[in-house]
Amino acid sequence: MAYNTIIVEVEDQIATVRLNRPDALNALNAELLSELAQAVAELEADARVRCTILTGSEKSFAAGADITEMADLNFVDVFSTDYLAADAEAIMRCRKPIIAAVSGYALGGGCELAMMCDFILASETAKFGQPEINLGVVAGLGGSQRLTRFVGKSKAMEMHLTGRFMDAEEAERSGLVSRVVPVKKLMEEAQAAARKIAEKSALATMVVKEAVNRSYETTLREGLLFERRAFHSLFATEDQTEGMTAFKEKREAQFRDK
Ligand code: CO8
Repeated sequence: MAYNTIIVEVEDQIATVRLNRPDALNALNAELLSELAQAVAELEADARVRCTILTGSEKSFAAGADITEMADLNFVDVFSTDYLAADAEAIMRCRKPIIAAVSGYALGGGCELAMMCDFILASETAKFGQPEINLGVVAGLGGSQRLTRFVGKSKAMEMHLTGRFMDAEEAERSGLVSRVVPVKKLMEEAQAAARKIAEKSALATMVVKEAVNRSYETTLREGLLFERRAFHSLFATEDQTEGMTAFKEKREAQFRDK
């Protein structure tokens, strides 16, 4: 399917979704979020796809929600349409893994979009920030909640209150990103990680997502119980038998998602 604001490619079980509004540093407008939601739903249903990489350009992953579009909206406009949020939630509903490959600016809604993905791989040029305060507003796609959980209150509060950007090195040190790689190697590294994920049992990867995400939403006791039951439940799959048999036979497992 052709889109105006994103480019979607599928190759060897890996989908790449590239945000593509270069004139606006990939600012997120309603059309882009709607197309992204549609693409994610299609990739979720596409049996060829086992992992998705969400990326932008070298200069900008996404410089936030589109300020030009937002400037003329009023409360009723944003409230009645659940502006951007309803579509952004498609990322969170996706059960297949999504890696954010971030180079350049990931600001405001761009930082929030990256944080909705399962993990963030950053290039050395990545800059993260929640500068909504400079516009007289606050984060609206999870920045006040996710950034705080990822990097802690002090750093999150400073970033939200002052609007300062965090560079890639600080983002890695703070736990916001999984790794920092050279800018020219970002997609190669993201693809290598995606290929590794694609080799696994898709049943197990879905359960990993459920279990890790649960840790942000529940108590330790409930989370531990959820994890244990999730572990137990995978013993109902052929992939568990195959994975453990392959280990004993000293060969690569051939998972069949069954
Ligand atoms: N929206 C619209 N256009 C943008 C945006 C944006 N967020 N960011 C950049 N652009 C445009 C610029 O207007 C410019 O366009 P033009 O060439 O037509 O003038 C073009 O992109 C290039 O930008 P700059 O010339 O400014 O490039 P610089 O390299 O000088 O600066 C910056 C790059 C620092 C990224 C700068 O562009 C900037 O500060 N951008 C705004 C960043 C920002 O404030 N982001 C937060 C937006 S608010 C938000 O994300 C809220 C999300 C919550 C939504 C809630 C829904 C429920």
